[in-house]
Amino acid sequence: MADPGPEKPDTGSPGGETLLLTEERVKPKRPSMYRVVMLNDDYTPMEFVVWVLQKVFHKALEESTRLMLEVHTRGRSVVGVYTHDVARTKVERVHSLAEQNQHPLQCILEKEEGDGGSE
Ligand code: TYC
Repeated sequence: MADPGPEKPDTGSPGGETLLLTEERVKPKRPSMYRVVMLNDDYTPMEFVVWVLQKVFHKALEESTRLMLEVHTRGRSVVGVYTHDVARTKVERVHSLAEQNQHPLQCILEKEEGDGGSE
């Protein structure tokens, strides 16, 4: 008679594996979202703002022009909504490009309300 070898340890379930699923694992929370708001000023050239909107926010020329004019006439406009890391990186890129080109262009982050909760 052949030796069946060492016995496998009993893991307590028929497949030999124990699977634990908790509510947290199957229902991850949505991350909080942040608006990037572009602010108007009297000095930054319009073409520069349009260029930044294309380069940093990947907007087409028409949409960039529309957003720039909205900021110019209303004082501010939401140019994108992202997770915190992405939004912060975009704000940094705008400020860095503005500084390199000696323009006072500013944009800010605003947290979306009623967001990032369970469902
Ligand atoms: N107001 C600026 C001008 O007249 C243009 C401008 C538009 C500046 C949008 C900033 O976020 C801005 N040259």
